[in-house]
Amino acid sequence: MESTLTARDRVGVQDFVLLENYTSEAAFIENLRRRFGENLIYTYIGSVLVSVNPNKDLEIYSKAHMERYRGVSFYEISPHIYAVSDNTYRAMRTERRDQCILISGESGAGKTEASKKILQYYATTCPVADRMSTLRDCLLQSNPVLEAFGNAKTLHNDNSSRFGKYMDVQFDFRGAPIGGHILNYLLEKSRVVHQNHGERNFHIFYQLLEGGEQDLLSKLGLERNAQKYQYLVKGCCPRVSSINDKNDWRTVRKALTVIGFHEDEVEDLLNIIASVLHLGNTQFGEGKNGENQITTEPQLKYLSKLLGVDGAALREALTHKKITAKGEEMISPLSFEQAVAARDALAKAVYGRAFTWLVVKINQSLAFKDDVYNSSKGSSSVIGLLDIYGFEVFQHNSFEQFCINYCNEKLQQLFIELTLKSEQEEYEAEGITWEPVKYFDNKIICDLVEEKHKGLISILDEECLRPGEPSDISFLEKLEDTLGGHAHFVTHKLANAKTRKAVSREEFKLIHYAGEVNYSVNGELANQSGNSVLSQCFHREEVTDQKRPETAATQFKNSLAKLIEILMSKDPSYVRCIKPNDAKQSGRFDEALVRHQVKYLGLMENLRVRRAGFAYRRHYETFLQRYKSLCPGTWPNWQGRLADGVATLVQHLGYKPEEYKLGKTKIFIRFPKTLFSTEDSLEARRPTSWRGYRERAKYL
Ligand code: AD9
Ligand code: MG
Repeated sequence: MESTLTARDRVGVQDFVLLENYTSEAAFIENLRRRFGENLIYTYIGSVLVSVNPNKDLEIYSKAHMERYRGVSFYEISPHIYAVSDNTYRAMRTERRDQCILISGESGAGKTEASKKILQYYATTCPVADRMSTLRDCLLQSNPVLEAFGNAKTLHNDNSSRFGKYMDVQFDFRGAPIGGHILNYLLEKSRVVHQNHGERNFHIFYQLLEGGEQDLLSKLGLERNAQKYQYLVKGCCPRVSSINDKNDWRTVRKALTVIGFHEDEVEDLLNIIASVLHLGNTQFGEGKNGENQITTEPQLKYLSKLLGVDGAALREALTHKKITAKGEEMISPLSFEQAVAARDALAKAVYGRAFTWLVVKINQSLAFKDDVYNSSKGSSSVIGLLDIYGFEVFQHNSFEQFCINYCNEKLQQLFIELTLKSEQEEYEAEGITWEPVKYFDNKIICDLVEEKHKGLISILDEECLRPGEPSDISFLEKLEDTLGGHAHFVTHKLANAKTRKAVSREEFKLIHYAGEVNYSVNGELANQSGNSVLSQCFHREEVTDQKRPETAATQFKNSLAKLIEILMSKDPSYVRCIKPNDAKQSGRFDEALVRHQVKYLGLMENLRVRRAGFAYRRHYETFLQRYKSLCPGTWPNWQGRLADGVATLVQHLGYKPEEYKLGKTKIFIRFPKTLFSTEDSLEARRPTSWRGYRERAKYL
């Protein structure tokens, strides 16, 4: 039977627009499944790349592969992340417009891997500007460093990004990279002090303990055994089979040097990492007079040495709080629980600041240096890469999951707006009429979160800043008052008898575009407001830079709004990542799981929009170049207007009027089979040694 199967039957189509039954979700998934079975993890929807995580190394990322994609059009070669990288690069160069590549998908779907492959492609294939060879290394080496400090093993992904990252790569007029800049978004700091079962703290802690030289560990007062540290044992998972902490340590140490960190800077950084571990082991107990005091003196000593702060001040800060009443400052002791909370808050803040500092340093080394490179800034263009934490649902979801999922909601909205908009604009520009497609617009959920005065974040702000005794429960009640009745918001009280069990009394449920998530309100207000220990340890103006401090949620909302603005100012390309199973296994394609992602990513709508009028479109020149040999009138060269040449060609090929339309610069072909038959005619004439033959077999 095998021999009668065409290549198309076996490996599916490389662009979903070529599916005969393009409205069928089953056909869509079957196409993905077949290709996945053949290790063909990439498929297009027009120019959008769909990528299915193989969870194993494929031999498709070599330098030779990169070369194959240079300067080649999408449809000439099998789909690849390199094709997207190359097309984006060429668009930047030929159109002189800033570009961005938006990579989305849920946790563990392959976003970070995709972004690294894109960066490697540029680092390998782009020309190198004079005196800029170190930039390439800095760009590449920023990844292991940021991953060590910002990634961790979660239940969804052994190398899960716990911060959002947007990276600009700046190119000069010759297309050589000359600079870079990273914007980081909300690090999941709660992980520093607590991990869910089966999860770990940030990689760097384990790397340091496993790989750090004995001298170094002694200096930091650390033991090699991760089990000794309270902040590392919460998830009961110090080792992960897919991770080699010792090797990773070496990589990170080298990378820090390449990026240009001085030895004393590395020392400072490691002092902070070690002090977080000592903070975690700092215990409190009752003193002689019943007061709460620190019972672990060695930790205190190390902390004071490593952080360079006075021991007595630190002791005071960890066991007392300063309150200002009637203009007078008063010191009052903290209860045991308050002291533990203050200690954890300090650990999170210290780690968070170290991370921010790290990004600042990396940015300094990536910065475009005018004096070194003699080129005018005006002639450079930028490609932005967005790799942000994916949508995720845990058993317990807190404020950080709320931010992560809200961020994904915003990006989905951007995708919907831009893909639909650009499609519509293309038809308009070409003078072609088309039928609009219905789709689910998740703006309603974004509004629910961010609308002024009545959105969730506004309500959180109000509760935090209101005088009196705001509590988690009063916050929940306020949410119920304002948002009750909204189709995407549910609480225990608002739920009906059937669904009530699914939401506890201390949670609210949001029905996101990608699924339902229960968020706990426990401790939410405490997390949002300024912390007394922090303001004692840091300068007050650093903690609250305005009279009316912004809550963490508002800060995040504002930074997201800025990000969207940046993305909107560039021409976007999309990579939509899909996770084939929840077990991080290779070769397993869980249809139900994939179907769910195809649904919420809006891929069927994306395809329908792409097909609403015409499945395929080509610039006249490209079309003529490829098929001119099929028509004596256009062979070997057409001399007249390109549009007339294409008209002559398609008449000769017998295209019926309903099968195609001629726009201003492009031919639009309605059905895939029209293009197939033309490709088949071409195939019949080509010698089998033709360079693209094997690629094309996959394509058809
Ligand atoms: V999260 O939202 O940061 O938790 P990502 O970034 O979407 O998530 P990531 O890129 O980290 O997921 O991929 C998860 C794992 O899948 C990687 O560590 C690899 O082991 C595996 N993976 C992903 N893409 C590829 C690939 N193209 N080839 C081989 C891959 N393995
Ligand atoms: Mg990631």
